[in-house]
Amino acid sequence: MYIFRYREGMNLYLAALAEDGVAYRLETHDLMTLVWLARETGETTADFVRSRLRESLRIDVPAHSLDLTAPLDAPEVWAAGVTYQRSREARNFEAAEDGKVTETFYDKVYDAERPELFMKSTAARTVGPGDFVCLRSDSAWQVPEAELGLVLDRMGAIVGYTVGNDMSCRDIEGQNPLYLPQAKIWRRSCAIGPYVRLAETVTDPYALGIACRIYRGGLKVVDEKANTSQLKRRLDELVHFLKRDNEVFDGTVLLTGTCLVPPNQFTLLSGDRIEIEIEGIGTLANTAVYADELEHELARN
Ligand code: DO4
Ligand code: MG
Repeated sequence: MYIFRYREGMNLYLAALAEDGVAYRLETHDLMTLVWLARETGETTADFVRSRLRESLRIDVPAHSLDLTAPLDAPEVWAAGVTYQRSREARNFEAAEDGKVTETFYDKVYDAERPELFMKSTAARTVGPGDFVCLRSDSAWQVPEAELGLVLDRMGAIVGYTVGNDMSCRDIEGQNPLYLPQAKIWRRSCAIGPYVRLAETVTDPYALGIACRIYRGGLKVVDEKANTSQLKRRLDELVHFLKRDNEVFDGTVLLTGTCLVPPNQFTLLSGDRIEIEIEGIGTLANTAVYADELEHELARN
């Protein structure tokens, strides 16, 4: 069972994509309200939605053909880093001085008890499917990071899973790790969606194929695949550290780190189309534009 949002005219609707592939418009307008309403009845969110589908408006077109938006306004998006061997290798490569890859703090954090967690985005900087993601004008080495996203409630319980893109500047982070916030956070540097698959309907989040494809002028220039089975940490371990002495807000998204990095010579360019697919969770597609061209591009579309 998937929950998503779509725009129709001036309205934004919450909807469910049921097991039979049919989408239904829901009475409730946001995911976290739905989750708490379900809890009041003692049902799981999926059962709560299922038992009300007959009274819900059936949407007679496929969900993917609707004007889909981010599935929720996540008040904060956090991200975990160096949770896969592939990410560890890529970070070591970008931090290498004079091409010499040595042991770094990335190796240490990969094995440490405490994971790397960082603030990735706020609601205003996070976009949904089909929206533009932005490139920084002061970076010459930018990549998308395909990540499984956990949607959390205010107690830190995993309510569902979504697809996330942790846009990153490899040159800025490689220059100095203290530049991490600038390598990670800027206008539209994070995308999530299009669906939240309710946690109770996912059998094994450690067995999901992840793919990242990038198209330039219609040609596929990146095609990478991996699997969440390669994750070094447990999901509840990441959530545990996020919650420690912290306030977690309803609808917070925690990205769980990337297992896919494009080849080292690759950088994103304006106009590139990024597709991130997580098996059983969804496909998130966005086009990249330079932040200083955004207004122009928005006016053209
Ligand atoms: O250490 C910097 C960021 C790592 C990251 O974003 C990832 O591993 O996904
Ligand atoms: Mg990342």
